[in-house]
Amino acid sequence: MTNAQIAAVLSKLGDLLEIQGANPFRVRAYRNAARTVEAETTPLERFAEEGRELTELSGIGKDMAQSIQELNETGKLSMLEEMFEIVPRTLLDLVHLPGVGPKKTKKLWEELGVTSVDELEKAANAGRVAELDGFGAKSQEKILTGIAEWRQHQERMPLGDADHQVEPLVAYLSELPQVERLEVAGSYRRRRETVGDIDLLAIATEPEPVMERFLAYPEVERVDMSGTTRGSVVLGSGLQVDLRIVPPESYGAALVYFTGSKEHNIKLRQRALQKGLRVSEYGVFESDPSEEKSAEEKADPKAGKRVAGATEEEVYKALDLDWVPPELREDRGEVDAAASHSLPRLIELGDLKGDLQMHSTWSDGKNSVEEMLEGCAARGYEYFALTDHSQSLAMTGGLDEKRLREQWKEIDEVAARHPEIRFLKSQEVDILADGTLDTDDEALKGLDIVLVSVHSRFELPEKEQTERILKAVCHPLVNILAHPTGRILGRRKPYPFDVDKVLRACKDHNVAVELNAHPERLDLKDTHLIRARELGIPVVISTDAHGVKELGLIRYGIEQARRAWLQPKHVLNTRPVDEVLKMLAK
Ligand code: DGT
Ligand code: CA
Ligand code: CA
Ligand code: ZN
Repeated sequence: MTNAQIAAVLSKLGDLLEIQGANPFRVRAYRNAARTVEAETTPLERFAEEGRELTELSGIGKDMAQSIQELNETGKLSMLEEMFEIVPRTLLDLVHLPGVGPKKTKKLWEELGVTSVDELEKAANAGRVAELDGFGAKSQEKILTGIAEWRQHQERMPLGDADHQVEPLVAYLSELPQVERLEVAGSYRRRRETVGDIDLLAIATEPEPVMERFLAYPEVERVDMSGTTRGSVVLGSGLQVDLRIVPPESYGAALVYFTGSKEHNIKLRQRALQKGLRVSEYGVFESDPSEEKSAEEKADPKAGKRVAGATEEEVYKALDLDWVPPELREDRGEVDAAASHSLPRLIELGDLKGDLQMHSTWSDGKNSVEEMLEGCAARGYEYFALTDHSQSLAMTGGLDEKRLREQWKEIDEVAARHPEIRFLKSQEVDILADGTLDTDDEALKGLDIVLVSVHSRFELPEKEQTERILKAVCHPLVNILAHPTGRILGRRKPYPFDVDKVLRACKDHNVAVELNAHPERLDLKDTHLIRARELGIPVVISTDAHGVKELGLIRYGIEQARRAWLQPKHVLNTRPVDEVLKMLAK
């Protein structure tokens, strides 16, 4: 078990003990131990072979060490299992809802008999929570909002996190010689910003060993289903993964079907019917025009003559359609475009000529100015912009005008040594609460590009927040509005403001909008990008890298841009630097 997994179990134990009303010292002991384990950099599994004792760690006594050992050896903790016989497992979901916590969970359980989030929601909707001592109408409201948010985050994993889970699993399965093809379908292949679960599809010379290896994957926590050609598991991270092994003649049809989206599939099926065809996960079939078939025959997904199925191209072609890139399969007009051969040539990674947001050690980045330059040059960029924070973000080491000018000296020196790439001076200038900018105009005039963004006071009422951002967008020196909605996937909702109004102001004032490629942000999101494209606002795709390593995250931006049907012409940083500067000029 990883240290993080062990820490999670210990902290769960702390919660359960508190719900049971155990001695507070005991509760605290588990919480402290969880924190120690989480922070420990050596895997606890390795302690023994390195001749170390778990009890060396602060807050880990003999009993705790024994529990950890049991976890490492068996993957389970008998004490935890015993506690689950008394305290319902699903009560743990309540503990982290806003305004709940272990003590209130205990109360809700004891006095209302609530054992799950669903039951809590029911009780709150019936007004029973507000009647409890220590709750009240306001906290009941807060709990209901909390439940709604919890559901959203509970069910879907950000794409970037899913990649960390899926890439090693695919590599692990692909090692088997019996695996002829293996691809991930579903929302993951469509590169949706979050995924509900993972849909793997394989062709195998023999399915059994492939399924066996799948179920034996070390990260598997629970097996929900295991047949010869279909298996379903849940990983330790909570991510559900389905594997389907299909015959080669249906692979393309299965890939289309399981890539979805469901709405796209429905469109395909309707089109097939108009052409006297039937499309299913097994292939495209000619339907028998004679209506004298039994209900059983009609239901058979493989009835009729197969006309396509082995490849996706073949399936689309049978429906007189061009092949549709997975990112477009959302029923947003792609089927009609594929029928009229007018699908766009979507932007690709290789189209980008530069990255226009990143940080260095001058503020909160991990690498020096020169290292960032070298990182960009290594990616083959023609230009890049360095955008360290401004002064009001003191915790990031934001630069005031004086330090900004000092930075320019270093930039000029570094740039002189590196003629291979154009170094653009920029800053991520904070939009203050009143809509004014954190850096004075004199200094802004010394920059090649002025990037502005919001980092504080997310809670302003919608009208004020909108006014604030509009004011910044209307500033005559501003060029790019960065991470416009401020969301952090799974953690922070966009701040409330009138997105459309701001987009229209960007159009009027010649301000480009950023697609922040960082997989935690993906801001603007696909639907907003579609709106920006419709309005004719140039989009900038940038990483917001806080180190050279993060420059590669740009691919997430490309993927989301493709979902918004963006072509190279819609994206400013596909253009040569002179054109970029000319287009941004006021
Ligand atoms: P997710 O997992 O919620 O992020 O989204 P998807 O799109 O991966 O959905 P999932 O995993 O439920 O199913 C994978 C694909 O299978 C889905 O995109 C389309 C196909 N599919 C699933 N259920 C249906 C259905 O009822 N009708 C049709 N036409 N296709 C379906
Ligand atoms: Ca899925
Ligand atoms: Ca699925
Ligand atoms: Zn920022």
